[in-house]
Amino acid sequence: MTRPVLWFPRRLSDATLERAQANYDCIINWEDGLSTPDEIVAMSARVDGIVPCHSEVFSADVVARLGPRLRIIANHSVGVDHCDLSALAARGIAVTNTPDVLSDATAEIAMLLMLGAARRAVEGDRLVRTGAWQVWSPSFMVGKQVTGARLGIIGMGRVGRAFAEKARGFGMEIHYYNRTRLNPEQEQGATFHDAIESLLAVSDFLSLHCPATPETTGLMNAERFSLLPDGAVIVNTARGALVDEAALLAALSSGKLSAAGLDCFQTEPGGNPAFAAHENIFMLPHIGSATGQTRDAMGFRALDNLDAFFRGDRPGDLL
Ligand code: 8YV
Repeated sequence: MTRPVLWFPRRLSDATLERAQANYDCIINWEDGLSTPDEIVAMSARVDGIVPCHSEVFSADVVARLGPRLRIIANHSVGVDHCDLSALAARGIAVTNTPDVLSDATAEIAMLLMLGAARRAVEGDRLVRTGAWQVWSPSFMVGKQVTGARLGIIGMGRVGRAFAEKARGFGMEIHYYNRTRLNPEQEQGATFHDAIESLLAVSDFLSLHCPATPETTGLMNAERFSLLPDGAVIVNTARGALVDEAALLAALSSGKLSAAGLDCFQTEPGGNPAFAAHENIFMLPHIGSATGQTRDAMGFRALDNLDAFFRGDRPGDLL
């Protein structure tokens, strides 16, 4: 029996690629560079499945030009905002993602960003590293404490709940906004808000965990920043599109926000060069799920979905 042919446009973990090659004919981009839309289209004519990351964009234009052989896009990501789902559905191409397995790793990065932003990690590191640390006083580098503070979470899905669980360990009071209220077992005592505006009013710390969709693009704009308590800290490990970056800079410059912790940016890779001058922005280059264990789990989850699909079963993470 001929084996399905898969294209890996990025170099996934060794364990993932080893398992993939045992069961499929694989075309692997060992160099790991980005593919242009034309390259994605050209490759789609040669394969039955593609295993992309969020870095490969399947816009309506790309989808319209995909080859007839392609049957499934098995994403190595939980977010699927890089895929035009309705265009893919219209073409009859199956799409899967990798939920659950990256929730803890992403929540850990959210915690790192929250603490680093609150306790001025960028500034402190720079002072020690450059030899500019000349004084110490009780009023030196005073930050914001998370213990006992109110944490607002927008999007109480798997990652939001994993972050809430970790934040509870820090003694934070959890509030959340979600499209639907969670059941008490999932809520774990968190306070539900049926409007983002009421959540913002009580969010000493605010963390974004919702997907990027046309509805959530620019969710955090100037008006919404103004509703936060003075000196609030915002954390974004979800998608850059959720934040109006000019409004964020204005809120940081005015002191409305005391700090931000960002793993996601409107422009990736690269980020926003205007952020560099602000030491109260603690930044990481979209590495929320970048642990060895999680990368393997994401790759295996994508392969589980492919195995089910090519067996003729419904993949567990079919969208
Ligand atoms: C991944 C992510 O690293 O899964 C997602 O949606 O944003 C990241 O954690 C990336 O998408 C890998 O493809």
